[in-house]
Amino acid sequence: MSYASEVLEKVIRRDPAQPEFHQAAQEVLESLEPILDRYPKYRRNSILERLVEPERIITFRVPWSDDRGDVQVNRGYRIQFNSAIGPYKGGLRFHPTVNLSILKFLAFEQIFKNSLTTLPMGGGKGGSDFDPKGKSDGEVMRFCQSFMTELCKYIGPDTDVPAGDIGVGGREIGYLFGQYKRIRNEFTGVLTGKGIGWGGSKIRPEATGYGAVYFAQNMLEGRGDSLDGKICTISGSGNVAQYTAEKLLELGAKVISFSDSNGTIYDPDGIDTEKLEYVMELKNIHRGRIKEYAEKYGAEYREGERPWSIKCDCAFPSATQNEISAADAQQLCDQGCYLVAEGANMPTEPEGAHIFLSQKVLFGPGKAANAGGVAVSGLEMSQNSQRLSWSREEVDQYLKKIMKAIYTSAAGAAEEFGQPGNLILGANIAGFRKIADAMLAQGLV
Ligand code: NDP
Ligand code: 2IT
Repeated sequence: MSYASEVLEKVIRRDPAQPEFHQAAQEVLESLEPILDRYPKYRRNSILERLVEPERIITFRVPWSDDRGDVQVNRGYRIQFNSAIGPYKGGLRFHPTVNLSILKFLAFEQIFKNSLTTLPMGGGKGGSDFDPKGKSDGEVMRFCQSFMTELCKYIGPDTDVPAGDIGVGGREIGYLFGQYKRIRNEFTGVLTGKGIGWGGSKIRPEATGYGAVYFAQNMLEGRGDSLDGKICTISGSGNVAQYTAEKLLELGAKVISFSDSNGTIYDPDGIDTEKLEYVMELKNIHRGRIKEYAEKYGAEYREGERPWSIKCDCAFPSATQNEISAADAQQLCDQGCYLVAEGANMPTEPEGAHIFLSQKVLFGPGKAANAGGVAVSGLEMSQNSQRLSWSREEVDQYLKKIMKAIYTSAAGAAEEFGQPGNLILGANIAGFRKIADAMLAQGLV
């Protein structure tokens, strides 16, 4: 049995009820085999055993009072997974499905993603099973204040710097930041994704979506192709989906779908900038359902479906984990889709990813393709440390440079380890190497 399989077996035995974490760990560990074989130092020093065990997990009670005055109790978490190359860094997710398995998978992915960005950030993730849907602003604020009252003991600008993820956007970051500042009496860069007027970076809201599109551009350039005129499907209709669409439109592509947890809209005429503006207002201000788009513009609404049965050139899964099954992947390939850039974290099931690779689809795995968000978070940290704020153009140039560097290092590692074009393997190896060598240099950590 290989070293990677041995460690994976131990992971599963130790925490049998964490399927999402097993899935993420399996994908990474399997693709590390070539580098583990080449350099025995990693096995000799039990690097994998250390890598799969979080440095620290914090769980806590979050009591808050709803608009009726009734007391509600949710569970809060922060996983501080790996600090080998910088302070823990990663988002907070507020969604009823949040549990240890989901957050460990996300924090584990974040370690390698952050390493790929070229910036000094460790890996972490946190959140709560709180469901912001249908809650008033006041309820969301009271929840955020209670959550931060406990979380503030464990984070700080040089320790652990959370940001947004599903269910956590500008509104929530504002409430969380306000509470941190009140309790600690410090105005610091303890969170990223802050508002522009109070320490936020330009382009941070756009960065994940823009970055996913820049990553797709890099993959296409390798074949002398571009996004101009391409038919693109997008899943989700939140932060990542919206700014993926915005950048695709700017580059001349045609966007024909959005979705949410209730269904998909299909607009064969294309979602133009005016329709996109409507979606942004619908989702970010009215917090409505994507179905309303179909009613307004006479587009097709497919209740309970995802966009993968729609014929396209390029697909941008930007909603959540495991939203592309093997059957979806096969259907995408059969209908001529030849590029998939993962804006979401782990949206493709392992068998689906296998299909994309074997059918030579240009496949950008999440930890590479969606790293633009955390990369600009890293730039927000730099600006906060300098007490300066950079222009839109400066941040965008950095973002483009970083996405290119990620593509180059993932493609380079895939080539070096004998699987050219396999960016899953390439991203995992390139991300791992820096982390593992830092851990070796730091002794028994
Ligand atoms: P948002 O909360 O802004 O939007 C999430 C979108 O995905 C919504 O349209 C939501 O629909 C849909 N969605 C969420 N859960 C499910 C589900 N279980 N089934 C179907 N649809 C679902 O989140 P983001 O756009 O920020 O995040 C989207 C993805 O991108 C996540 O995987 C996240 O981890 C990843 N990501 C985010 C980054 C960021 O900077 N924000 C950075 C890198 C990755 P509904 O409204 O019905 O819930
Ligand atoms: O998954 C992710 O990379 C994020 N949710 C963004 C994390 C961050 O710290 O900006």
